[in-house]
Amino acid sequence: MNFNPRLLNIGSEAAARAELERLGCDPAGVNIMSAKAVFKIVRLERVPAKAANLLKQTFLAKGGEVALARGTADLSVVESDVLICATLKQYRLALAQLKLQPWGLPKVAAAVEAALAAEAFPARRYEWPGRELVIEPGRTLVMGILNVTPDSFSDGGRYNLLDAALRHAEEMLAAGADVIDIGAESTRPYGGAVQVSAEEEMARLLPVVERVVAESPLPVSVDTYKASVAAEALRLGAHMVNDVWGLQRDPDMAAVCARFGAPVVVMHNQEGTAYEGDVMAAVCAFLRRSVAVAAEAGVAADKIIVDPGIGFGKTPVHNLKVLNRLDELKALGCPVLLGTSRKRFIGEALGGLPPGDRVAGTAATVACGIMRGAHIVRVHDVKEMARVARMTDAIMKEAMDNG
Ligand code: HH2
Repeated sequence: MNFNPRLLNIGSEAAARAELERLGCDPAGVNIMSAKAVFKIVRLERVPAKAANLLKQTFLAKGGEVALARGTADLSVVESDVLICATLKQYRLALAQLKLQPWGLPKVAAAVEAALAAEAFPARRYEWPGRELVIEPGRTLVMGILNVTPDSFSDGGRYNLLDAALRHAEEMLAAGADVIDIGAESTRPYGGAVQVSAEEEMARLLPVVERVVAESPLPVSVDTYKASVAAEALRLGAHMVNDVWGLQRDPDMAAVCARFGAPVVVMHNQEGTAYEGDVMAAVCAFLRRSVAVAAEAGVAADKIIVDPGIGFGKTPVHNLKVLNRLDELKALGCPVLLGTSRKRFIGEALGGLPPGDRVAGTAATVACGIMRGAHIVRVHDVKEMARVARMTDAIMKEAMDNG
């Protein structure tokens, strides 16, 4: 008799309930134990030392743990990052108590509570006359890339003619795309892109946007960080904005998105690849700023989609790390878009393959990204990646249906 031991991965209370029920637990027991079977670690930054000490005491009293920087206990540091390690049950008990305490603890409790609540699936339904985009559990959306740049790194400028662009949009629809992303300035994540003026970008982009909006049934997103370009494209009927500078490059961009009520993808980006600390902490902090900029300008919270910006201001190792830890973005409570398609880090991981040979590598990143919480994948190879998405969805859905 070896008891057949296994380590289970239980990430939610619903999954815990299912496992307890399979075990034949009494229904009352299921209610009591489900919150004890889910363990979560929450990381907070720069908590004032006094509050951090009380946080530790409170969680310890409930059987949890809080790790702090050395020096917090004797107040020789002013503040500390903290790592809370507890079951959902312990969170509930400790948070209820923290809300009644001094030294800013109710604020700390609210931040932790918001991060835990944000793990819920961010369902969204964007509707326009004749088209819609629905983000729902079990179905990852595919954003097909339509580049109208002469210097685009992977399409090589093949689709910069109006008719060719339209044909490409039709092919992507037939191949399973849910939304078309049209860009006219190569952002070329690894440098070397030719910057174009707003006028030049509009001259390339707008005729294609107008034609695709008129003839394709899919929603159209415009890949631009310039407010004037976005405004003109939206006026011509584009449905969404994809800003690779997360509303933080052009100060008018958020107001344009708000004025048109357009959903907007805010992507993390920075000049250079140097980070003071953890790359994922920086990505999350940047995206929180983007969400705040959007809110201040009047963009509805449910119109924001976040994107970690694979390949932008990141080394190949950063890209792998971000992909591995994509689920940390859940704490923002927004749908997540992932753009790995044919990027250089894939070519490098596979021994130096050129963009056209990165399809299988892209497939691995898409499957992994979906399993780590991506809701939309931005890809060149729509037919192949739609299949990868459907297959990964099927695997994920089985887990959802059966706990
Ligand atoms: N990547 C590129 C361009 N736009 N937008 C979002 N939201 N996320 C991305 O990862 C992203 C993006 C770069 O890829 P590509 O469009 O293929 O190249 P380019 O437009 O530079 O030719």
